[in-house]
Amino acid sequence: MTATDRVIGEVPVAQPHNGTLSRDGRTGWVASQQQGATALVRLDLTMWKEVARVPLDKTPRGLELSPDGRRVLFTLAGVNAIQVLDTATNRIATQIPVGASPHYAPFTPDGRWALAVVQGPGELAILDTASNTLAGTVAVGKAPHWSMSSSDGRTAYVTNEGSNDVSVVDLTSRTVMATIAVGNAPRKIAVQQASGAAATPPAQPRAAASPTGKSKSVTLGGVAYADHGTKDVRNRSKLELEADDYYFSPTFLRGRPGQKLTLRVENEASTLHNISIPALGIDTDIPPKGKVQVDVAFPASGTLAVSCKFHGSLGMNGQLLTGDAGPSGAR
Ligand SMILES: [Cu+2]
Repeated sequence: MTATDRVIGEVPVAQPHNGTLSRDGRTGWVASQQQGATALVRLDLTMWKEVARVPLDKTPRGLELSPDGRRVLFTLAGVNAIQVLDTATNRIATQIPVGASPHYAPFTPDGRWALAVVQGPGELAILDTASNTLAGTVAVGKAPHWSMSSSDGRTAYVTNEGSNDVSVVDLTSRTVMATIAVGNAPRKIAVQQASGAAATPPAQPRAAASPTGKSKSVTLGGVAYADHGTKDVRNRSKLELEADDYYFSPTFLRGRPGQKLTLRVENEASTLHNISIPALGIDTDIPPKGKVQVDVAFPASGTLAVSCKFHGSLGMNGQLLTGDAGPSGAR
């Protein structure tokens, strides 16, 4: 029990591999890899006993119960398809072909999609759970091992065991927004779910080590800034601003009340970035290795928030400061 950090029950399962729980915590499914008796095992966690067993002729790998509890998506070693088990009948209803060696296919929180990591080609396969079809693929790193959706279902985090990084995938555009280097051979990843009704911004992956790199990270009003310095621009009409993984440099710009400034923003990275200043109606994408120009105006007083809308949660934020205003927590 996570409230008390105590073991409150046990059920024997031979060679248990991965498991999955129903949202109400009453039902568990475990992949049993015992040689000669490979199976998915259904557990009743109110009575602490095995209540069903689905024998398999191959070894089960990652599995996940759908949010509505009606099916389990799982993989079998040596089978290039995602297995769809109907929990009403405890039988495999269908399978969804994907590339070689799929490992795990968790659902988005709304159950609409499943996010299968496919180790052979290094892909995230997006499955349409309404039609049990492959809806699209996104190339990620080498030998992807695990994936997890943000709580709003818009972003997937994929651990790439073979390339030592985490791919951050935008599920709307089905593109990789960022690749975050981590330690050796990352395997599982958990996403801390955002709490409260307004579940934004998306939760961040715990496996992501120091996403802001070498810069100093400062947090103001709950927002992280990869701080690459403050620049006084009061005597300028133009400024070159650098966008990179994952910061703006300089980060804070100090201007005069109402001052107009043209920002030439250069993206040094091979990642799509963006500059957004909501108060000025600015929301401009900056292509990889590309340049954009945006005209800004400093406020009469105080500060204005600047961010990359894709990577604000990784610290890619800045501010326009008027006069003597210091960087502020107010956004
Ligand atoms: Cu960005």
